Amino acid sequence: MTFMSSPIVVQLTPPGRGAIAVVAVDGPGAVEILDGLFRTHSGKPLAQAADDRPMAGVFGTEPGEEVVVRRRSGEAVEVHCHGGLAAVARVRDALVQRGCREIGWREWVAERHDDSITAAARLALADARTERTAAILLDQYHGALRRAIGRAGEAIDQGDTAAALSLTRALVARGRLGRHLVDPWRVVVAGHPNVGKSSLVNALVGYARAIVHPSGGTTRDLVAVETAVEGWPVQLIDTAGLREVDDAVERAGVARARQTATDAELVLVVFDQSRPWGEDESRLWRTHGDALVVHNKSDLASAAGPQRPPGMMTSALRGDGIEPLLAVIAQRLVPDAPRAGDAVPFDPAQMVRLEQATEALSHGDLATARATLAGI
Ligand SMILES: Nc1nc2c(ncn2[C@@H]2O[C@H](COP(=O)(O)OP(=O)(O)OP(=O)(O)O)[C@@H](O)[C@H]2O)c(=O)[nH]1
Ligand SMILES: [Mg+2]
Repeated sequence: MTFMSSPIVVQLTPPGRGAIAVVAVDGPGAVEILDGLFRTHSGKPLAQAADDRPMAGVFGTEPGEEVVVRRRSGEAVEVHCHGGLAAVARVRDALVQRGCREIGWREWVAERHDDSITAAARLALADARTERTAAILLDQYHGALRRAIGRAGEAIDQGDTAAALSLTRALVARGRLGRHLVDPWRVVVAGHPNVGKSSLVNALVGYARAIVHPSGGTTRDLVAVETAVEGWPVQLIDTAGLREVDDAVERAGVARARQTATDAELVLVVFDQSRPWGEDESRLWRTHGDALVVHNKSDLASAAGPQRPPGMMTSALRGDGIEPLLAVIAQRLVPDAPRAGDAVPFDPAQMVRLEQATEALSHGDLATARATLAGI
C-alpha cells in the first residue's frame, strides 16, 4: 500500500452497464468524505460502523441514489450502487468534487502490490483467454518467476556465471510461450483457391463461421476467428486463395494474405489431394518452408500424378483428421509445455530485462546482469 495525499476513487466493476457497480474509495479522509455524502437508513454515521458491515442508505442530494456502503478497514470504503452508467458517474463525480483522485483499476491493482511481477500477473490474469494460460499466470502471481529470478541472482552472487546464464536463457526461451498467455498465437490458413481453407477453419473451430462456396475466390480477404487449441489461445486466420487475380479488391486480399502469413507464428498450407500435384503446388509449398502441410478432401479419390510432400490428411467436410491436426498445431506452437509451477516470463518488459541480463552474462559482466535482474 502506498501513502496517498488524497483518497483515490476507482470503479472496480467493468465499465458499461451492469446490475451493480462497485466504486472503491481509499485513503486519508475517505470515511469523512463519505459521511458528508451518504446518509445511512439507520442514521448511524460510517465513522462508527464496524469493518465489513454493509450499510444501506442514500448517496448524494435528494432524491439521491440508493446504495450499500461497506467500510473495509481503516479508510477503505466500497460503495455498491446501481450499475447504470448515470448512477456510477453520479457517485464518482460527487467523490471527485469532494477531493478524491480518480484512477483506473489497472493503476489501483498496481498500487496494491509491492512486487512488480505479482502486479503484472494480476493484470494479465484479467486478460487471460483460457484456463490453461490463466493457470500459468497464476503460478507467476504466486511467485514462480520471482523465485527463478532469485535463483539466477544467487548464482551471480556466487560467481557461477554458467549456472546464471543457463537460468536466464531458460527463462528467455520460456518467454516465447509467455507472450501468448494474453495475446493469441496467429495461425494462418493459406493455399490455392477452392482447396477448402474456409471449410478447414470451420472444422477446426467447430462451427460454421467463414463463408464457403463451391467456386474459387469466395474468401476475398482475411477472416480471423479466435479459438483455443488444447487450451492455447489461437487466432485462426482464413485467407483469400493465393492466386493471380484481376479484381483489385481480391488482389488486395491476396497481398494481405501473403503479408499475414509472413507475420504469423504458424502457417497451414492447404492442398486439395483430389487434384493433381503440379508446378503451382510445388511453388506454393516451397515458398512456405516452415508451414504445416495439409492435404484436404481426403474423402475424395486421390489424384494420380507426382508424389506430394508429406502432410496431414484431412476431410474438412467430414471432420476426418481434424483432431490429429489440432494436436500437431498445439505441438508446433508449444513444443515443450511448462509443468505446473514453472517460471514463465509473460510481460514484454520482463523479457527485455531477461535478454539484457543474458547478454551481460554472456560477456561476463556480472554487475550489469545483477542490476538488470534486480530491475524486474
Ligand atoms: N469433398 C470435399 N469437399 C470439400 C472439403 N473441404 C471443402 N470442400 C468443398 O470445397 C469447396 C471450396 O471450399 P472452401 O472452404 O470455400 O475453399 P477455400 O479454400 O476457402 O476457397 P476460397 O476462399 O475461394 O479460396 C466447397 O464446395 C466445399 O464444400 C473436403 O474435405 N471434402
Ligand atoms: Mg475461403
